[in-house]
Amino acid sequence: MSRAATRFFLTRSLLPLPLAKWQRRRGRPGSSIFAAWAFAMAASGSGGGDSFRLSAAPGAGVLKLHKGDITLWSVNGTTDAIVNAANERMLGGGGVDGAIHRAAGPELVQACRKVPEVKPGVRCPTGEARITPAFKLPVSRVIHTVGPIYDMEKHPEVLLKNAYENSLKLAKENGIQYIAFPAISCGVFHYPPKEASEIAISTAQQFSEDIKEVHFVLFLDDLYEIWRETAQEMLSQCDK
Ligand code: AR6
Repeated sequence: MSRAATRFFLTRSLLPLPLAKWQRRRGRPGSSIFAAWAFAMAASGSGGGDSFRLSAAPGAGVLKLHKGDITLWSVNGTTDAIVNAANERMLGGGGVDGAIHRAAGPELVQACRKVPEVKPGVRCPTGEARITPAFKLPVSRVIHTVGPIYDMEKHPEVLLKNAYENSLKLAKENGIQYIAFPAISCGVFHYPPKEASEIAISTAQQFSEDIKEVHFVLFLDDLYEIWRETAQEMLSQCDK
């Protein structure tokens, strides 16, 4: 099992409350008790997921799929980042954006306020990405991107691809080796998940030589199954 697979990964519903509080206050992952427990959970299947090579080239990066809450994901707290499905103002919102801001603490919105506006009320135009520290989250950085509202755009597929591509470029420029995405635009922005999964995975493939592991953390079971089906269709030949 890879190092990343031994890391903590659970939905909150599987996590007893006192341990969740302890885990959230502990700062960075790394205690031996924590590592042992995380390993046991991952090995038992509770924290597992599906894993695929992103290309057939030797040393190519890996794609990993998980069910759960992205705010609990981490690899090492130094070269890892989670991606936020934000809005153009970058000052928080609902869905995964709200969860990330709650878990990171109020310093995150303060850091977001410092990101310069490119026009009034817009810090991150749709399809672009910005990076901040992660504060109380167990990863080193948060990459904020804005996916398209599916019904509002003429070419939502271009903007969704840009959101993934610009997040991965920013990760690469900042020495991030492990990155986790939610299903950008698949919540209140109503992007059809099958099409979104094809864009997400094909864009991750472009970075197979730049990023060690690209993770997708899917909150909903049906999205997890869609991402798994797409990964099997697009990547199973890479393992041969
Ligand atoms: N971990 C992983 N995935 C999650 C989590 C979580 N904790 N919580 C929700 N999801 P959405 P969008 C999933 O609506 O469609 C915000 O208000 C969720 O089930 O969060 O890009 C922003 O401020 C869904 O599959 O993002 C924007 O205004 C996926 O994350 C707007 O929503 C994305 O759902 C962005 O809309």
